[in-house]
Amino acid sequence: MVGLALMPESRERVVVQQQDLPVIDLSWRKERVRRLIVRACEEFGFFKLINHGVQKKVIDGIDREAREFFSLPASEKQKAGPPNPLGYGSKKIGNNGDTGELEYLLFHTNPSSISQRVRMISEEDPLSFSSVVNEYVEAVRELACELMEIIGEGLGLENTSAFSRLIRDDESDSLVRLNHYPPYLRRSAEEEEADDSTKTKEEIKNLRVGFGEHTDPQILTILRSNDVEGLQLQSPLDGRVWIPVKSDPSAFFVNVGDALQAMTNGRFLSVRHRAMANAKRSRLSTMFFAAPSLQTCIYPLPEMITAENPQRYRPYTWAEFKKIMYSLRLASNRLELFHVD
Ligand code: GA4
Repeated sequence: MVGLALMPESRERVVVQQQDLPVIDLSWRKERVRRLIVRACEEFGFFKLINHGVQKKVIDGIDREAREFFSLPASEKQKAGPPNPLGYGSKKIGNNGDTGELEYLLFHTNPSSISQRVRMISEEDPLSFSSVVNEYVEAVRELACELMEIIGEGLGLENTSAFSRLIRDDESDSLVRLNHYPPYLRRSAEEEEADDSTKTKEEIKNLRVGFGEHTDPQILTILRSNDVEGLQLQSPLDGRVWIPVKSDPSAFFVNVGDALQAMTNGRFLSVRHRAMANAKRSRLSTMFFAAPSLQTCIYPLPEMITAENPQRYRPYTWAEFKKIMYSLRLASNRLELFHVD
């Protein structure tokens, strides 16, 4: 059950209790894993994954590099920006006026693209950063493929390897993103001087939203963060309710993207989510966005179309979807444009 309360000042409904979000242990029996992952993707479009098999040293490596990168002086970091859409970005999200209280690095996952970007930042030790990111991407891509196989089996698809091949493809358009949300109070040395109590409630509320609400356009997203909370999911039962996700640096958090909602003909939910910054501590998160190649056609799989659930989305190529997504705001409901009536 979702715990709700009415906030007296704003009359806004907020969550006061942590909802029991699905947790999947990859070491459970396969049958159970399949059944529970499918259920989680249907009900929440989200689950937490434990015993995922990705080595701690791979995770520690990217954590260390992310911390080091974000602690560089702004002038150094900016060498890898502005984001077009890849590269280093600060506050600006996309091209249509969205902003957030974060800085980030966004890379295409093919190794040459990562090392090319990294060389822009530092000529000195480009290999350490790029090999660590590549190692992480390899491990998490493998995990994403495993999840796709499990989902394919759980949905009773005939050709589950074709399903995971969408991501394994050399031409896959998958991305990796490193986000840093600085603490929203006492953000910088100058602001340290200022008294935070002079900020209005509204100002503080705006500072809290690190990355505004949106759905992910790709197939699956695999997220990991440090121990600072921030991720919130929009409740599938009540759009006014945001469910906070408890942080767990040893776990991965998986969410369904728009393309998987389209492929399952709406059976899976591409969950709306947002990330909040913390008042006092830096939040660091890493996301792998599993995408197909640009020319891949996304369409509701025949097994997902029934008399009760007729075809909901028209086929589209990933390139077509991307073009539209970059022309819209972050919070837009992009998949709605592909609905068949
Ligand atoms: C949301 C999910 C991923 O972070 C992302 C984002 C992308 C960007 O930051 O460049 C987008 C956003 C995301 C969807 C709409 C467009 C594109 C910002 C934006 C306003 C990397 C992605 O693939 O789509």
